[in-house]
Amino acid sequence: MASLGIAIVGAGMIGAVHRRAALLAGATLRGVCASTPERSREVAEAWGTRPYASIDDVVADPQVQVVHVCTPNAQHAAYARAALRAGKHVVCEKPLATTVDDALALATLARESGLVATVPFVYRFHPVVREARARISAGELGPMRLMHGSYLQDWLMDAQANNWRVDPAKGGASRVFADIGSHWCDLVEWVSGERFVEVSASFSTVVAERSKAAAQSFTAAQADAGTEAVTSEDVAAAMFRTSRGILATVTVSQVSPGRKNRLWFELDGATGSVAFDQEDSEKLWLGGEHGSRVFLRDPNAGSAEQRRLATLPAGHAQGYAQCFEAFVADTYAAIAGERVDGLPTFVDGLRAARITDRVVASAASRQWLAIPSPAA
Ligand code: 4PW
Repeated sequence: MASLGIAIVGAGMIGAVHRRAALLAGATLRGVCASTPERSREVAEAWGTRPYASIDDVVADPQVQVVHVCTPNAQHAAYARAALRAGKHVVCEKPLATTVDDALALATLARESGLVATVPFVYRFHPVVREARARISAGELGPMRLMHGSYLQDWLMDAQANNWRVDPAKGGASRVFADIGSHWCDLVEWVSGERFVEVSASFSTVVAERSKAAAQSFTAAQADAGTEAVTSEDVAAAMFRTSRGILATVTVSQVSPGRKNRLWFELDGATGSVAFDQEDSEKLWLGGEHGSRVFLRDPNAGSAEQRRLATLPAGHAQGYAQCFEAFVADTYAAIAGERVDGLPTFVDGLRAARITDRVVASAASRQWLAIPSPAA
């Protein structure tokens, strides 16, 4: 197949991750569009590609077949929509949109267009996560009884730390839950095959004021810019009930010292359990009443999908980067017409938007709320 032409919109940390994965998957980077035309020129020079002045220029480029949307959350919907309308395949960062209506419109547009439209719920691509899913769907754990876990980070623990995600105008009504709690829900629903149908959630903002300077960029002029009140949540706790009546709990935080990217889940069935830790992602704990053991990622062991994604020999650690690379490679394989298992699409982005919307509403109302589950 000829190399796919791609454009990257948004050139922060995650834009660079997309670029690397796209190049490794054989794509040709046609250009980059950053937050301002000046920044686009700067990044384009560093990346050896052309700068775009705006999203309109990106979608007008006939050499671009895939647009990667890596901007702050509030721009996702408009940019993904523009790309789909121009006939481009789209990889859009999560959250797909900051409202359910926008996410629904995008999922509908993607379906009607026949284009490939994916959302990087990349933790699905850890080989041992695939192993957990295969074992559960083969009935190895027996009926599910309890699901629990957390997703903890610490990069916003200090009042000096700030970011566009903290500002609801740029990040949306939820911060920590939309940003990382959404990953946990996607992963646990996908691995377990369970479906959350109601939620009771609570939010907490533990750093009341943050430095304004850090919310923008570190320049001398902004160094004494003062502080601003924080309204988005630093911490979220949520309890879910699934359609089969199973209870699930998750704790989400960006203020937990020492936890960098610690997504952890344990799924307890009637006869066995599995547990996974994203910071120790070569291992899957298999719990049993009369003995527990650890399954190690291995290209020569376990389920077919585990073997497919275990691209390095055992003992040669794989992690986050390989997940991202596998996600992008599978997106491009889908564009080439291949059937790939477990590719997270705009339908999954819509699902995350629906869950987040109800989590926010439950936290505000202090009530259990139903999570609607219609097909996109
Ligand atoms: O999607 C998530 C992000 O927004 C991530 O996987 C990790 O946490 C890395 O950045 C944030």
